[in-house]
Amino acid sequence: MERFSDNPILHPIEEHAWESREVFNAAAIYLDGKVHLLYRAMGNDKVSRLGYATSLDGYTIKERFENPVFEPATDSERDGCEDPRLSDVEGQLVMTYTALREYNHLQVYQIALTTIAKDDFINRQWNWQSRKLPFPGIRNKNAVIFPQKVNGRYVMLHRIDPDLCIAYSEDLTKWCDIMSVMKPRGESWDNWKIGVAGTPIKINEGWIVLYHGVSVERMYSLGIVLLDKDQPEQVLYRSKEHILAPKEDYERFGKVPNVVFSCGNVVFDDRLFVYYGGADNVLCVATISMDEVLSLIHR
Ligand code: BMA
Repeated sequence: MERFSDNPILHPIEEHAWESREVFNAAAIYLDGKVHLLYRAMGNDKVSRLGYATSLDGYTIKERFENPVFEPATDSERDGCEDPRLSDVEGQLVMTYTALREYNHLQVYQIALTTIAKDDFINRQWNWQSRKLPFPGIRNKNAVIFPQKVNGRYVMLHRIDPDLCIAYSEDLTKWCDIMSVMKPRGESWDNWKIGVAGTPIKINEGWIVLYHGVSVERMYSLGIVLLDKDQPEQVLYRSKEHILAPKEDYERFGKVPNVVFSCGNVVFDDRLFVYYGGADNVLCVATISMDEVLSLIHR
């Protein structure tokens, strides 16, 4: 992948208490001629909230809001709303994120989900609908919803450590048919745990999905897979090598060293734009042409 020469594209802002320490893992969606980013932000209180920024060319930030657009509102997410992922599913936007609650320094996290009407989102009317817990009480994170139903059902990818898993739902509330899709690979960059990165992308051959792989040395890298169009639990291709791994200083040094971690990707002008957190500190972007992606999965 090609890193943007002016990375990072977002830094913390010291004067904003809610985003004074870290701004990283962002959901990304291309709507209305621009890239919309919902990024995870932390201040001195160590609570994750979501900030909002846009870009016209995918690289340069055009606007950035002064205040968070999504914050903890329920008991189960009292200590943070982390790692958002956003999908345009048949006209409504579905956001998944990690709800965090701490008990005596024990981190209890689980997947949470909410929706917002597309027009409200575009008009910056932050009318988030009710917040649901798809798997109440289950230790789980890194969920994303496919941008289209498959065989009449919503589909979610999520991570029950250490596997990348799938689940199906008729109504976004009750989830079933939970199964493992991919496991970590021995002797590789993804040998400890794996989970989805951004929203799956539909192409003729199936679903392109970027995923994060963690090695036992705690290095977070990104790989790519192709999932079957009608049975996305079937993996048709999995990259042997990572497509992005920590290399630059802003990926190697920070709150958590050696991390490239993505929650959002968009395709426009025949390029795949991947937004990723560098060392859990800053937000970056790297791109690859769709032709190259296709030649990778045909190899
Ligand atoms: C994951 C998530 C991410 C984070 C990554 C690396 O488990 O918590 O938010 O970027 O670890 O620390």
